[in-house]
Amino acid sequence: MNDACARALRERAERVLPGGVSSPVRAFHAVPGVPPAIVRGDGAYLFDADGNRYIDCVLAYGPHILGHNPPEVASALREQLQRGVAFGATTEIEVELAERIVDALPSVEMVRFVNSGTEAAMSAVRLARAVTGRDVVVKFDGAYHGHADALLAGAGSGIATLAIPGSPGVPAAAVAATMVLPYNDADALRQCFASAGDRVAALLVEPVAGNMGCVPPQPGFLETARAVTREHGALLVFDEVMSGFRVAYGGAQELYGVMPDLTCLGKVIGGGLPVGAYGGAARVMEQVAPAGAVYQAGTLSGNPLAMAAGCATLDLLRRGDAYARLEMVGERLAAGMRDAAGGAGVSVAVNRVGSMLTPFVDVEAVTDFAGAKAASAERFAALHETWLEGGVLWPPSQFEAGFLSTAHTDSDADRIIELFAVGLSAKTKVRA
Ligand code: KE4
Repeated sequence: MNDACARALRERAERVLPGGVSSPVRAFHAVPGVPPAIVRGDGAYLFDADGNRYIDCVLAYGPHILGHNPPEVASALREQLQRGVAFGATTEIEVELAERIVDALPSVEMVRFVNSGTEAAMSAVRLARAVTGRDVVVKFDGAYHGHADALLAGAGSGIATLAIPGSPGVPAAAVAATMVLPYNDADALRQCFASAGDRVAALLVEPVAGNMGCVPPQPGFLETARAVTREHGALLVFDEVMSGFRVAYGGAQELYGVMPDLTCLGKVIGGGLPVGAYGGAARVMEQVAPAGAVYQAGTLSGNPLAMAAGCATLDLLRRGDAYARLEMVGERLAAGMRDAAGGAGVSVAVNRVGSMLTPFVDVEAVTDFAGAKAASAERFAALHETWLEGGVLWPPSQFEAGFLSTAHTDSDADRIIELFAVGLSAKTKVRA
């Protein structure tokens, strides 16, 4: 496939952007080939400067649940653009989006907008620490809650251990109060809270893990998280930046019937524009400045363009049969992958919740980060390359979830499956 423009753009970008990207995963370091030079998105498809079309399963890492550039979202943006893009003041459209979120999520009575999921998670942690007067934050190995120091914490050895810095530049002190547990391990969770529960400010969890690839919660896991946090007076924080409005209109908390104390949101609620949010019961959220003393701020928080795109997106999700469509096309794709793996005699664990899914090759099942890491990285790389050359853009990492949108058709799913079957027996051809 022609990638001359992609190569030229990468070379030019690498001179002025670290790694040639504005976010690491986009650099294709875990897969062969060159990141396409995308110029346009339309529905389920992306088009690059080399004249290639891709069925897009990245969807900007989650926001585009309706596909690229849905007409109603584009017109909402054009209307807002006429009025202006930022005022440093509360606008009606900002209140409109907050009202929609409050109506959608039973556990949320008030919400604060920020500009990213990172800001949402770091602010939720600060609020939980203020409300409880405690410092310890518990998270799960393989979960990602943005790049705030305290949350860039890798798992120390063993279970329920203090974390180790997940990046150079993160001082040990920054993660000294962060504990990391194995995801889906209810016993480890109970052990941790039995020994340290009264020191825990917040238990942060992706109710559907999406940053180790898609890993659904095991039965009882979220219920255990709810029980141990309630028992020990810690706040349960659902990081629904990815799962919010993705796995159900009311998010994973609606899907699994477990209500957190705080919820982090992002991606879908901005329709592709920069956004994040955190919310919860009024008695907790009213601790946030200026209503309360917990400081958090943002120049462009509640940006009217993002709010307009978010409202238009949520209205389309709420009114139509979006989630039925997403479930059908998601199940078609997952079932097709399983059939192809069976036909090829290859073990593949296909994890799916609604329209987020991940195939893990050469393993039977994946329920945590260790399981995800046991899958074959080489086979994933070969699969990604086959997809790319065949016109499917899948996230360039085993540890990212693939996404579908309401714009993806059955024939798109069938094309992804057809290439999946070929990719299972492929070897990587090029190293970029
Ligand atoms: P942002 O700061 O990237 O807006 O959100 C951070 C974040 C928080 N919580 C969850 C559950 C998330 O998935 C994310 C961001 N997700 C990644 C994809 N795995 C964003 C893609 C990227 O980093 O480029």
